[in-house]
Amino acid sequence: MGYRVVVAGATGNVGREMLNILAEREFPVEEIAALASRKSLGTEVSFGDKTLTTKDLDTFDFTGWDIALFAVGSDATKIYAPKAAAAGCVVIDNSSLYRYDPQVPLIVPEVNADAIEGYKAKNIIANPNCSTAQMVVALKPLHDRARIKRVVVSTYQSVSGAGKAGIDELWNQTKGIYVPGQEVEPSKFTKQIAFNVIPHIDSFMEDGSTKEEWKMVAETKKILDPKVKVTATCVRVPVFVGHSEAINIEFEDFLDEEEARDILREAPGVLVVDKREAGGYITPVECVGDYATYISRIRQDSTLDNGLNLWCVSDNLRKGAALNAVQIAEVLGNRCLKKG
Ligand code: 11C
Repeated sequence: MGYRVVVAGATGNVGREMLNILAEREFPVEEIAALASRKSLGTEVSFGDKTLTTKDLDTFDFTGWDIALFAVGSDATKIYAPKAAAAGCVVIDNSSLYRYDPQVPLIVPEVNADAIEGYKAKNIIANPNCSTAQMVVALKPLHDRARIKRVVVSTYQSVSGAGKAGIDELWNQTKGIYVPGQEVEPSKFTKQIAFNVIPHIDSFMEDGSTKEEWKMVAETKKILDPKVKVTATCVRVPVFVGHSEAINIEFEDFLDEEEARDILREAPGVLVVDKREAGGYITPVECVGDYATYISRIRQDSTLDNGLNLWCVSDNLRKGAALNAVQIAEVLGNRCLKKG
């Protein structure tokens, strides 16, 4: 016996990956429904070797469905997630709408799977921002060993984090640079993204940080430990898929780089690629389509008593979004909604 599963936002980058990953990981599906907004209605999407025709999210009756993976953005989530939850279907939401709600668990299974029981308050579980998810996977095993006091992170985030429009803008602008008359003005991004980097993701906050930077702080505290201090600078780079992060960590206790490497090698969800030679590290193009959070460049920070630096790369559409959502569904199925 399996679950009756809904994917809402099935025609988007993340929704398609949710369907791929449910099929790849052989999630026990009894029946699946792919939902889309009215403008994408009838679009066909793949689920393993099957083809699904999308149904209308607006009129869908969630009664009798077990789990709904939502990848529709905060505005649509606000309308449809409570409707699904009230019908008894547990929502796993990829938007930021519920992440900071104390009655909604924010889960990265490698880090805080036990918090999942909290879903019962609203029948909703939140999936974190992509840049947070990969970072906490890397931090958790190190925190367990040496207690993290402070994290300084700089991100190098791919354009797919901004959806299909972000991917299209990088592609067309790059081509346009070489073809006179076909130049593409910035539209999705605030400045030229081709052959450039932009230190601005999401809206500006009063203190001068951006919402993306704030999310990394607030979400790390909720998922990992409220005592961990985080300061972030989030930067958009001309990469299609895969977010990278340079992470500086200050610990309460001393942690030797060799021990950190051994701990990370054993950690769930992590793959260490750290040869101190040309090419002995991971770059975003190499992580596309993978599940792992890759760690490279692990080294002592000699400016701190107890400090380490590392480089962290993951597929933002997978661990940063769809994979994490499916992993949450797996934990939910195994621990809370047992079938058969
Ligand atoms: C980006 N991290 O790269 C964002 C995308 O809060 O789920 C995901 C935004 C979110 O632009």
